[in-house]
Amino acid sequence: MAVGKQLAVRIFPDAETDLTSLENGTARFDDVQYLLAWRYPFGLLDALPNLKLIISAGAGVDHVLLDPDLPDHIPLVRFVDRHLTTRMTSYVASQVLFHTRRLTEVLEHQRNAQWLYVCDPLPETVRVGVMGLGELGQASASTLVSLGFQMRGWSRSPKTIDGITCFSGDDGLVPFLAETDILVVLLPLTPQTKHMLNRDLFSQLSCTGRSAYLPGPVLINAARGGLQNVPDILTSLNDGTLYAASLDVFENEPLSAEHPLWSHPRVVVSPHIASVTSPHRIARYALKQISTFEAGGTLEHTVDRMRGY
Ligand code: NDP
Ligand code: OXD
Repeated sequence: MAVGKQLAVRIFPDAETDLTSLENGTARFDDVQYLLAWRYPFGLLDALPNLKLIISAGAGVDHVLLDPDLPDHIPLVRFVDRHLTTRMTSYVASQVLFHTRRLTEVLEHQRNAQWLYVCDPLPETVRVGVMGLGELGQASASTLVSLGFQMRGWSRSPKTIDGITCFSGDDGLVPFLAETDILVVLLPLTPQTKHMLNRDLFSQLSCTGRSAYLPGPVLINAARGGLQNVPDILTSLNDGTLYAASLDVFENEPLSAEHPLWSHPRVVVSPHIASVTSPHRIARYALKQISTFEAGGTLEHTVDRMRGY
């Protein structure tokens, strides 16, 4: 997500003060009632005694929920937006198509000036499993249905969704993985999901994904780096447990320049850009939430702190 610290907007009662005026001392921390922020520095909330509402500039709120100063009584809303969803569906579709068309191999052949055929599977023979059937997971799965892929999905609570075979909860995980050739991850990072993308999980992915047309299972993580165990991903790629991966997120961002993932021939690394928050959309969204709050209405997309998302 690209709304960095320099673009984060703090909205004040007069709606004119921004981070710059806070930093140069022309505004006071006590004035702040509403905070619109993305990965703000811990300690900030302690300096805002009159805060009434926190609006996350991202869909994921794992960072906010880890803040030791987060007061219990202040509502937290997350960003849900049509453009954010469209960007994510296009990222997911692009990566699924990239790997099913085996473009890592095609590009490698191009670099070597080799005129070599690479067979690709028909979408209807490939099963794509989406972990997380929320705003972004459901929309991405629906787009893949329209591209002809066989869709599977996994969520915490049971669901019935047209065109998607749904699994849920701990009991549903093993059968879901057994029917998944390409794993798309759109889960929130919570204590339950942390580091769940590990070797044990990869080894349960479908074996029918291994054919001359799709040599093995593929991992696409567009959610959070904290969900994945990177050494396990590398081992699994190197011994064929995974054929390829697209990773948009990392536990430590930016990914260090010497990290082996950058140069792995079957890995697509992107700098947390699967779906970028647009400044004008988040500003409009924040103002709408604040107006609702001021009018005593019900906020949208309030985070359930017990669930962690
Ligand atoms: P939602 O809250 O709408 O959906 C979360 C989904 O995950 C739900 O289906 C939920 O199940 C499921 N889930 C949560 N915990 C578990 C669990 N323990 N077991 C099984 N399923 C679980 O989130 P969004 O779709 O809006 O966003 C998903 C994530 O994508 C965000 O949290 C963020 O981290 C990431 N993101 C990344 C971006 C990027 O640029 N890379 C951009 C935007 C978001 P249930 O339906 O039962 O509640
Ligand atoms: C988000 C993100 O959570 O961009 O919105 O990662």
